[in-house]
Amino acid sequence: MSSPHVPDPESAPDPADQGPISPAGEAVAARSHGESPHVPDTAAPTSGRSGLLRPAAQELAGYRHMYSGKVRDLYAPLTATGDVDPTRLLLVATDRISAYDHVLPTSIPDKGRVLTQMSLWWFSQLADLVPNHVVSTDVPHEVAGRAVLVRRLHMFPVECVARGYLAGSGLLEYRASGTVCGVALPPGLTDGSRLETPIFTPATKAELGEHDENVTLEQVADVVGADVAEELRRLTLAVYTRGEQLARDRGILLADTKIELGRDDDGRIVLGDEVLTPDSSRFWPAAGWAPGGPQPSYDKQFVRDWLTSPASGWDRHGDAPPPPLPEDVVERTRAKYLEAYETLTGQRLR
Ligand code: PZK
Repeated sequence: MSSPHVPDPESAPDPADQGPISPAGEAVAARSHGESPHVPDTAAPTSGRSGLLRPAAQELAGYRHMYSGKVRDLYAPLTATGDVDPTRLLLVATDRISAYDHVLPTSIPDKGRVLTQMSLWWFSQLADLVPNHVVSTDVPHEVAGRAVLVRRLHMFPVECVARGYLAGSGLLEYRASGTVCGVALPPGLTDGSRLETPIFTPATKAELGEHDENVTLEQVADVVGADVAEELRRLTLAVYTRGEQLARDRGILLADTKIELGRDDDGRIVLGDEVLTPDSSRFWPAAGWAPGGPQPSYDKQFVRDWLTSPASGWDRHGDAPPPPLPEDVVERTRAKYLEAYETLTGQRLR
């Protein structure tokens, strides 16, 4: 997988994988969650960073398309009078998959449903720790099972990350300074090491297309105030700790996770976005955990292995877009997503 000096380039929370892009697929400033999305859906399709035309997001009657991330789309519902309902958003998970900072030209069937249903399951598991933004799963038939109607929140301009294992940007910062986001760690840790205690490692959105930038708790406090910063830390660690324990009991290591928190109109801090999915967290098979090098990804390893093998003919450091995935790689990857869902929840995907 990754070369040793580059952070694992597509496992969240490090990559700029979820940042909004324009309706046409062109990168657009993420506006760092400080306000609600408002970019109009007017641009024509253009080349994305891969150089491929990315199709405009699906039209949904009764909704206005607002953003597309690499693998998700964001809509606003319209009221009976045709205006945007300012209180709601529709989050749609597509079957798109990214690897090595590219959206692949091949989708993984059921990935959007798996991630949506997994996130919903986690929201209910976490409901005693933090309220969430979910309103309804009654969504247009085109996106059934892979979309959620949510309350629009005032998002904090901070990526709330918790880490229980060292990888990605956390590993890089540790190697350079012995700290991660200003938190001192003991000497002797290596790629994949388990941390004695999980740590809060917040990040802020860098420029568009760039990866998030690790910051200290103090820097978060400068933006949101010390009390709120401490509350974001507490909630992030509570979510991670609950998720990590449950997943570990089921043979899945949750190395880290990124959550997004916002405030509702009553001033309550609410958990938004998707939660504890393989796109927002590093999932590792517990059985394969071996600190000292990059850990295999639970969900994307077949994709990475094929893309970096001679069979793909692709250079991940070059300018060319990635090639289509072979059918067996698609099917084995689909099976991993389904397996993750079923292993964690104990339920079949319906
Ligand atoms: C919000 N995103 C990320 C998600 C994308 C981008 N409840 C909320 N209230 C206000 N804003 C957001 C949310 C949520 N969740 C989430 N950006 C803004 C995102 C899906 C697709 F393109």
